[in-house]
Amino acid sequence: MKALKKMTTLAMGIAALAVSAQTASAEKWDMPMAYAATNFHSEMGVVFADKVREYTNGGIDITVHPGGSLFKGGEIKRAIQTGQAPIGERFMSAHANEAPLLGWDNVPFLATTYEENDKLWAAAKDKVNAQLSDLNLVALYTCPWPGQGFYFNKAVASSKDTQGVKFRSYNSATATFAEELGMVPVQVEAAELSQALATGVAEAFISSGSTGYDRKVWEHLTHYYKVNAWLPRNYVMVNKGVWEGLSGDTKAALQKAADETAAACAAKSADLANWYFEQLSANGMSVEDAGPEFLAELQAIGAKMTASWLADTGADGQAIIDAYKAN
Ligand code: PCA
Repeated sequence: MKALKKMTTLAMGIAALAVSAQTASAEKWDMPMAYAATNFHSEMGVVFADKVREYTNGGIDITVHPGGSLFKGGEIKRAIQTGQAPIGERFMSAHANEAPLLGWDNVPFLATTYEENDKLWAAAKDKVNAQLSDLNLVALYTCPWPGQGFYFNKAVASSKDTQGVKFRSYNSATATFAEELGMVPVQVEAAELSQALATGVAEAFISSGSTGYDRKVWEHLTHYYKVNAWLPRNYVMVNKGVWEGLSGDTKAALQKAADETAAACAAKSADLANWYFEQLSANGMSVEDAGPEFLAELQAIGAKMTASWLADTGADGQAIIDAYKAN
C-alpha cells in the first residue's frame, strides 16, 4: 500500500515535471488580426489558437490580438514578413497591388457562391502559395467573407446616382470599381470605417453584411444593395523562417488545427450571411438586390476588371481561371 502510494506520488511528480517542462518550452506567439473581436474571423482565430495549444500539447501558445490592436490591418503582412510577429491574419486581396495574383478572389462575378469560391480556391491555391512563399509567408488557412454588395446613404439605381460619391475601398480592385462608377475612392480599414462615415471621409463602400453589422453603419447609411460580386478571403499566415524552423510534428499539429478551423470558419460565414442582412434591416436599412440597370453596369465594369487582372497576372491568372472552369 505504502509502496503504491510512493509510486503514485512519484508518477504525479513526473507528470508535474513534464507539464512544467512543456510550459517552460512553450513558445508564445502573438497573432495580430485586423477585424473586430466579435467578428467571426476573429472568433475563429481564437478557436484556432485553442486547437493549436491542444494539438501541440501546449508547445505553441497563441494570443490573438483582434481589431488591429497590435498592428493595424495595413501593417500586419509586413509585421509577419519581417518577423515582428510570427503569425497573423489579413485580407488577402489587400496585397493585390503588390502581387496581383493575390486578387484571385476579387475577379468580379466569377465565383459568387461558397461552393464556387471553394472551387476557385482549389484552383488558385498552389499558385497563391508559391506567391506567398516569395513574400516570405506561409498560409495556414483561408476563410471567405460573405458576398460583397454596396452601401450608400441614398437609393441608387445606376451610376447616375454615384457620381462624385466618396467611396471607402479596401483594395485596388474596389478602388477601380469606384472610379468606373464616377466615385472618389479612399482606402480605409474596417476598424476605422465608422469614423470615416461619421466624419464624411466616406459616404459609401463595398463589403459584406458582416462589416456593415460590425460597424453599425445604419447610424450613417440607409441602403444596401446585394451584388455578390465575389467572396473575398482572409488568411492566416506564418513567417516562412519561423515555419521552416518548426519540427515536422509541430507543423502537422498546426496544419491540423488550421484545416479544422478553415472548415468551421467557412461554415460560420455561410450561416451568418443572411443573418447579417436581417440585422441591417432590423436597424432600419433597406436591403435589396441591386436593380437591373446598376447590375448591368457592374457586370460591364466586372468584365473590364477581369481583363485587367488577367493582363496583370499573365499565364498564372489564366491557368487559375481555366482550372476553375474545367472543374
Ligand atoms: N469585410 C471586410 C473585407 C470584406 C468584407 O466583407 C471589409 O470591408 O474590410
